[in-house]
Amino acid sequence: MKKVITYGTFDMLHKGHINLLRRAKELGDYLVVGVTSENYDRERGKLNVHDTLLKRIEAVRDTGFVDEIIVEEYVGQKIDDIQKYGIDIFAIGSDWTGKFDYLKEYCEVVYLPRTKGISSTQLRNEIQKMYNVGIVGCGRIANRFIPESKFVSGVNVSGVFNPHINSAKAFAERHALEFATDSYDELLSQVDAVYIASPHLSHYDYAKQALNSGKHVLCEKPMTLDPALSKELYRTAKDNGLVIIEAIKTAYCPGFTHLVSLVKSGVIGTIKDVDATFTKLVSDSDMRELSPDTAGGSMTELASYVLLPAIKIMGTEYTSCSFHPICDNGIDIFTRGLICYPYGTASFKVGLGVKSEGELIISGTKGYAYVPAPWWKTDYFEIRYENTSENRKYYYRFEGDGLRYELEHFVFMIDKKQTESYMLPTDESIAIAGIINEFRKKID
Ligand code: C2G
Repeated sequence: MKKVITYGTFDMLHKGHINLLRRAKELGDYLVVGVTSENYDRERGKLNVHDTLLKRIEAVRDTGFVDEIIVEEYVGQKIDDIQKYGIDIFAIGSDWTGKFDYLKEYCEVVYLPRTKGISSTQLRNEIQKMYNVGIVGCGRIANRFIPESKFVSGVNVSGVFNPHINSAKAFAERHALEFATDSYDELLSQVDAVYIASPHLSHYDYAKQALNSGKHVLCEKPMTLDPALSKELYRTAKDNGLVIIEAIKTAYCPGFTHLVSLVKSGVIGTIKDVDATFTKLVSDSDMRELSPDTAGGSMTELASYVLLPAIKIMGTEYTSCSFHPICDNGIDIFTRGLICYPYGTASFKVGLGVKSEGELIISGTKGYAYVPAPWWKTDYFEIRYENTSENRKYYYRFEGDGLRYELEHFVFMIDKKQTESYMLPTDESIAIAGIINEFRKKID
């Protein structure tokens, strides 16, 4: 019996896929199809798959050409499958010509003609609603956001608002946006959603006005510096069926989300401590980050990152917080903090004027997770034990600047009409604002 194998995402199954599966089946007597898992597709940079794995499997099965379906979960699996299932022929569309020649060591490799004029991308674009997004602010993060947005389907960054019209115009020109304005009302009248990337203290007003105008909001961190204000924004959004999420990029990236689920599932026992450090030296004293007038300082600038694993893993119900800041010119250039819980602790260091090792360590009763710097762009971590032979290493993709992940989640929530994020729930975002607020009250 001649066994054939082929692989694919098979998203929104179409004529091209059906032709491919028919031709693959005709090559032998038994056809095995590997359908990519959601994680694997994310890892290989396919962020916009429309159908769930189950739906894709059912669609492949319903073609009637397939004898066995397996799930493709990791790079290198093809070699394992070919040997495991005793495969004679590996078949794939001609868009991959040459790419799988390395499999010739294990079986025959056949590139089948690709059906012209049809693709999942085209079908996704046809059904994907396009959201016009307006940017508020023209700073460094706003500049990084635009190239990232190109990787997310359903998003068109159409315009920019800045109270200084010349900055807005220069930004729009640099990024070939449709319009620039110094009127926030005008921006809101032309878009479906805003990305707020203005200085911290302006976030709340811009977000509130956007929500009151029926627009979704992706707001840079810290969304606000006061938990009551964050709570109010989330409430307003929910009452109006709108999405607002805080853009702490780490919360939405695949490596970090897997790390959190893994440690919470008990692989390092009961978690007793989370320790995170993030320092970023800023030397130009004119920078917003170093000015007390714009709520600068290490905590307001960087605490959203280090508090994220603390709150996600240890929870929002802490009993007390203490802070040990080193201040200079009215801001904390470094702060060490301790958050106490009934059964554990979380500690952190943040610094704009002091440099340290940016690592994250999650300690449990059976072992610990170690994430080296820069842990906030999680692409690698280790689970370590007393018996080092049990240690395991995990690798992930972290594409570009990583802003595409939060944007992808934002669009997903708008599409699915979800007002509560499962990746950064409102109570976690509010708790982070609460700790930053406690710090600000204490050092005042
Ligand atoms: N295909 C085709 N004609 C089209 C579109 C796709 O013949 N018009 C083929 C592709 O060449 C591939 C299969 O259909 O052989 C599945 O395509 P996708 O769902 O796009 O999956 P892909 O990303 O190509 O997965 O491990 C995964 C594989 O390496 C490839």
